[in-house]
Amino acid sequence: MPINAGYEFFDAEKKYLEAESADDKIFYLEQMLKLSPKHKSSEKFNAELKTRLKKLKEKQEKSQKKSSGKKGIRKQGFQFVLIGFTNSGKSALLAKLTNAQPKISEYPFTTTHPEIGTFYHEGIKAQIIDQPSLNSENFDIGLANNSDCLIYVITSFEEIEKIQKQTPKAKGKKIIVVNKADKLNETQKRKVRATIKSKRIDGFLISTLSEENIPELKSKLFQETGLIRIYMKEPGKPASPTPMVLQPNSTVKHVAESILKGFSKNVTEVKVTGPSSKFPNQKVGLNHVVKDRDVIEFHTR
Ligand SMILES: Nc1nc2c(ncn2[C@@H]2O[C@H](COP(=O)(O)OP(=O)(O)OP(=O)(O)O)[C@@H](O)[C@H]2O)c(=O)[nH]1
Ligand SMILES: [Mg+2]
Repeated sequence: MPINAGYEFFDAEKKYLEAESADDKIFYLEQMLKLSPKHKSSEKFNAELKTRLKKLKEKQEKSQKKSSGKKGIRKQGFQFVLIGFTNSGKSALLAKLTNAQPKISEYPFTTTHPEIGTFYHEGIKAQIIDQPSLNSENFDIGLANNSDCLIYVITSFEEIEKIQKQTPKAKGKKIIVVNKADKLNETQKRKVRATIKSKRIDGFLISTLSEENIPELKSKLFQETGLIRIYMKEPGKPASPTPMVLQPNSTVKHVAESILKGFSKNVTEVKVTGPSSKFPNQKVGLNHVVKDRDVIEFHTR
């Protein structure tokens, strides 16, 4: 363990040690590498981290090759599920938003089993699942019903009602993406955008090919997760650039305890600057509810 590493390093290390999936392990190991001090005495340590990362990535590649085609999905954190009719571009969208490499083709019913991808965005992550299309024998209604948010991938507005009719028990939120914008001319695009606005459809016109509105969709997905990014600050130093990620409605105590179990007992003063504070450096108690992008400074005994 390197000397002079900050809170964030230890937070990433803790999450790395607790991580169950290879994806998560790789994600936190990369964060550890970013956050570990770059001075002479930690060179050996950093080299070890890099070797570990390389091995993990190789192992993951091998297991991805072996496991593609197998069933069984464990819900991890916030889960989005892609839904739509064949050829609407679900798999192409999964490939755009995550590290997954699903089969994409112009033939109908290309996807024959659910495919998982991990969506990383500005320090947070969520699961995105690509499903075989509706009307395919492998379509899994359970996945649609249990997701936190369904992403309808459509190419015409009539599909919305059809999807709703086929998924009456889906409780999660719904986002609608009208795909293949690149096939439309400006007049057609304007019409689609006008319909989205007038029908108050929660979504966008996108294209996985030209990447139109893909960045906007990523921000929207991040907002839907409700996850909160907190930036730690040590007294007298600038805030850390890497956030700590917490569940919606977390308090200062949750932040303290996720740094180190029992840490909140040592806290003598907390200062918050950001969306949850009335003014910069507001002193708050452990029960203060934090908001996304807060900067928090702990004083300890
Ligand atoms: N022009 C255009 N083609 C697209 C776009 N997105 C996907 N496609 C094409 O549409 C076809 C179907 O894409 P897939 O991603 O396989 O569609 P899917 O919804 O996963 O289809 P199934 O697995 O059969 O349910 C492929 O030929 C893609 O290259 C897009 O934004 N623009
Ligand atoms: Mg597919």
